[in-house]
Amino acid sequence: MLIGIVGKANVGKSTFFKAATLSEVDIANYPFATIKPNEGVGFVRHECVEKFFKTKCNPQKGFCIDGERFIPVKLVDVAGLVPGAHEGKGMGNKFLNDLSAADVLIHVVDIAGTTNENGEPIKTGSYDPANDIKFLEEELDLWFYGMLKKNWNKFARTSSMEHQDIDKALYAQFSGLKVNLSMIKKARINKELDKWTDDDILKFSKRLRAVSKPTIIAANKIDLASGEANFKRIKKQFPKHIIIPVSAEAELALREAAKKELISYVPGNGKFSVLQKAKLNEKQKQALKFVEKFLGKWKNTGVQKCMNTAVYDLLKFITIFPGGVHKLGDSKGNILPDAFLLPPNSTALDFANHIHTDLGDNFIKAIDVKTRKAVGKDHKLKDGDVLEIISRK
Ligand SMILES: Nc1nc2c(ncn2[C@@H]2O[C@H](COP(=O)(O)OP(=O)(O)O)[C@@H](O)[C@H]2O)c(=O)[nH]1
Ligand SMILES: [Mg+2]
Repeated sequence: MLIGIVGKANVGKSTFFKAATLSEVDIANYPFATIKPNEGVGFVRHECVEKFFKTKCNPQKGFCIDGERFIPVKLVDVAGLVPGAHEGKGMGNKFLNDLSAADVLIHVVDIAGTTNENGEPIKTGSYDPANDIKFLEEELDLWFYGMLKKNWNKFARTSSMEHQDIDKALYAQFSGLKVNLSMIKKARINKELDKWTDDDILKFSKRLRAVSKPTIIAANKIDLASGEANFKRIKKQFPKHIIIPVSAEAELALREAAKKELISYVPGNGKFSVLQKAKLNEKQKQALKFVEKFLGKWKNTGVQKCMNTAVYDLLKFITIFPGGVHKLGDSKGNILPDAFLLPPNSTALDFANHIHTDLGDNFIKAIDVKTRKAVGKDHKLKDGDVLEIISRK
C-alpha cells in the first residue's frame, strides 16, 4: 500500500507528511523492505480486536492506543507539481515518476487560497483553489495520455494485425504504474485499437487515471481566514469529489506535543488532554489553545481522516488479524501481533498467501476465530476478521 501526497508547492504537503508519519511510539519493525528518501511510514486507524477478545494486544508492527490499532502504510511526499509537469516543467517527469507506484493519492490543496498557481505566497483568499483541483487532474490525465501516445501508432497497428487481446495490449503500456487488467477493462473504449482517434485515447487516459489513481482532496489550511467559505463553495462545485477539511499544522502540533509527553492524544480524535506532569511554555500553551478551538469547530484535524478514507473508503481495503482459536499470540507470546490490509474481496487463501506463499501452498482450511467456524479457501473475508490458517506444514 502506497499513498501519494501530491499538490503544488507550499500547500502543506510536507507538513501533512510529517504529521502523518510522526508517531508517539518509536517503531522498529516496519513491514516494508525498502523506504526511499521521500517515503515514510504513516498509519490507518482501525478498531483493535483486543476488545472483542477482552485482552491486551502487543503489536509488532504499528501500535495500539486505547483500543485503536494503527496499521502501517507507506507514504510518498511528491515535490510540488506545476502546470506543464507532464511536459517536464519543474522536474515534472521526475515527480510524476515518484507517483507511479501509488495506489491512491491525497491531493493537498491550500483551501485558504494563500498561494498562486506556482505556489508563491499571495494575499489570503486571492486565489481560487478550484483551479488546483482541475490543474492536477489535467496533468495526471496528460501524463497517462503521453505514455500511450509515445508508441501508439506502432503499437496499435501491431496489436490489431496480430489480433492481440486489446486489454492485455493496453495493459503492457502501463507497466510500473499500479494499473491492473480490471482497471483497463473498466476504462477502455470498445473499438479495435487501430480505429481509436486521438479523442478516444484521451478519453481512455482520463478514465484510467481516475480508476487507477483514485484521489481525495485534503482541503488544507482550513484554519485560515477564507478557508471555510472556500471549502463550502468547492464542495458544491465538485460534488463527486471526496473533500476533507484539514489542518496539517494542527495535527503536527498535536503529534509533536504527544511525542514530548505533554499531552495524550489518539490521532484522529477530536480531543486531547494535557498531562499532569507537563510543563508547558507560553508558546506551547498558545499552540494548544489554538488547536483546542480548532477541534471544537472541525471535530478533528482531518489528517487521520484522509488516511482512513483513502484506504478504507476509496480503495475499500479490509483489515484482517491473524490469530488462533486456542492462542491469540505468536511464538514469543505477543498477543494479536499483526494486522494486515487486504484488497476487497480477498479470500482465506489470499490471506494465507499474503502472510507467506508456503502457507498458501499448504492450505488445508481456515478458522474464523471470532465465530470459531471452519471456512474453505474461497471464503470471502470481511473487515475486522480474525483468521487462523491450518496448513499441512
Ligand atoms: N495555517 C496553516 N498553515 C499551514 C498548514 N499546513 C502547512 N502550512 C504552512 O504552509 C507552508 C508550506 O508548508 P509545506 O508543508 O512546506 O508545503 P509543501 O511545499 O506543499 O510541502 C508552511 O509555512 C507551513 O507552515 C495548515 O494546516 N494551516
Ligand atoms: Mg514540501
